[in-house]
Amino acid sequence: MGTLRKNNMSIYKSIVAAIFMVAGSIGVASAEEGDPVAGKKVFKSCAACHSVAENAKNGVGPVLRGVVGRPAGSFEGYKYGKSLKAANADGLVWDKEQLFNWLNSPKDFLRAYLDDPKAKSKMPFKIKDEQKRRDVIAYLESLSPSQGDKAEAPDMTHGDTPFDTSQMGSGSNADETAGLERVSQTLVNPPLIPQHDQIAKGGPKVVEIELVVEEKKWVLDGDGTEIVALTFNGSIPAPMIVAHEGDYIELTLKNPDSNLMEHNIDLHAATGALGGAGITTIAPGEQSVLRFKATKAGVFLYHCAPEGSMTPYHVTHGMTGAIMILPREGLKDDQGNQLKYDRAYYIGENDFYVPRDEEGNFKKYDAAGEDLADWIESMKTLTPSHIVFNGRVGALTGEGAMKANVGESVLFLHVQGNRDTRPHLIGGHGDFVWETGSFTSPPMKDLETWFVRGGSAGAALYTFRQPGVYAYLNHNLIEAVELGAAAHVVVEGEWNDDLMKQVYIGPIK
Ligand code: HEC
Ligand SMILES: [Cu+2]
Repeated sequence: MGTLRKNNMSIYKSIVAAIFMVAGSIGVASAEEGDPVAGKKVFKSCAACHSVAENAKNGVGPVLRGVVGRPAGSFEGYKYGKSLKAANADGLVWDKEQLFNWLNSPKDFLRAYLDDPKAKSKMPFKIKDEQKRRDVIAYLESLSPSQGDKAEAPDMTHGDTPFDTSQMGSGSNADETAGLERVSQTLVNPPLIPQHDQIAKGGPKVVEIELVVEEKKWVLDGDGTEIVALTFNGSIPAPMIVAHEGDYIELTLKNPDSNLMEHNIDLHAATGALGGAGITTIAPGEQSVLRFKATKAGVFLYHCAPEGSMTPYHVTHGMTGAIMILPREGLKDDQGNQLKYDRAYYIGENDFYVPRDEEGNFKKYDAAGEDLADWIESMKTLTPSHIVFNGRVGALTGEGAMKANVGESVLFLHVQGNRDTRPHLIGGHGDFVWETGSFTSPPMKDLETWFVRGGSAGAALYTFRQPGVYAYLNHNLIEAVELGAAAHVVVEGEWNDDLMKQVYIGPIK
């Protein structure tokens, strides 16, 4: 098969050569040579994942200094994907032409080279423009090879941590969940949460969940500011999952072939393997199934956590959600009395860092990952362009407003994957607040504003006593009013004069 492959490659090469000869005769032959100076600029879009510094260390992708003329998949210490390793074993050495084709589409390049329609690349990036490809290759060629630096440890952020699955009992035949009832949970769009029992019925169950990653265009505000969002199940925030302490969650994560990037899931409710991120990373076209036991009661963040800069990148593109693990006997106050809710609403707060052009206008991109270099620069300013509830400015106002009636108890679940926030219900309170999200700690009582730490979720229970339109917002009022972190709750019922009355309004008497 190896020789067949090489024959294919040489036929391919002669076709490419023929095309260039034709192109040459119409006068664009000079375009075949890249310009290293222009290529240095192009490399900015690679730099989010690759380094070319002297003694560079691997990032999301391998060090590229000296890549021209180097065997493919060979830079020391980098964990290459299976297909690139196969190409290495087959003797692939990067020359300019192969890099040219690789950059057009790493996946298609590997499929053609390995003659394997299932081959995959971990590199979620491509350049369509031929001149840019030639330029960046010329730039890479102009750099002398790197020695690497084995002394330097990799960043210890989520996905960079080498996760050793050899310690896992995945080979064991014992099924911890044998004999348990299995239920499949139907996920719903936020701000609603799945149907569930507040007090568990029967023994622990296996709760089956399916999340499908969707990379899609997403409008953030009324001005049409658009990003290519990364989502679980197409919503921002990702759907709420609900189970009880002691249940097992069996989560199927799918990354359809139409996506461009790798994804995974880190659930703060789970124990081990980076919250699941260590054993769920999947390329487009793959799925992974994670099962974990819900041992802690509370409401928790879950999010995508690929590698290095990709973690904040995915999180700030919408990949955050929440999972509520209720105590089996339901919620209790600080005295141990039962607490119940008539409704629950789920507010996901997200900060976005949409890059701007020279004129200060928001830039638009066509495909997932295309904004990577710009976005990383923009997010490093720690200055969000948008801070919104449920994915866009105004998602939970007007038609989207939350509803309740006087006398009803409403549980507000609030998640923020990245930044601190301070929910406040204008004209109401938090009667019972599990600020840190933990249901095993007693709730605080009668709060005006509560604090939800970035990287967590919190819960607040309030019984409405007056009708009206309430604003539920992040009480950094600049973030609420100027950037979007505000919602409405429309409450119907009888006004209570005893609680509040307009005694007089008019000219000064
Ligand atoms: C979003 C991250 C990302 C971006 C952006 C990116 N790459 Fe990559 N690149 C990777 C990953 C991950 C791999 C490893 C692929 C594998 O193992 O399948 C890789 C591998 C490569 C390889 C193979 C290296 C080797 O040692 O075999 C080359 C060449 C390469 N990238 C060039 C580029 C260039 C040039 C750019 C910019 C035009 C770029 N990449 C942009 C993530 C990225
Ligand atoms: Cu992701």
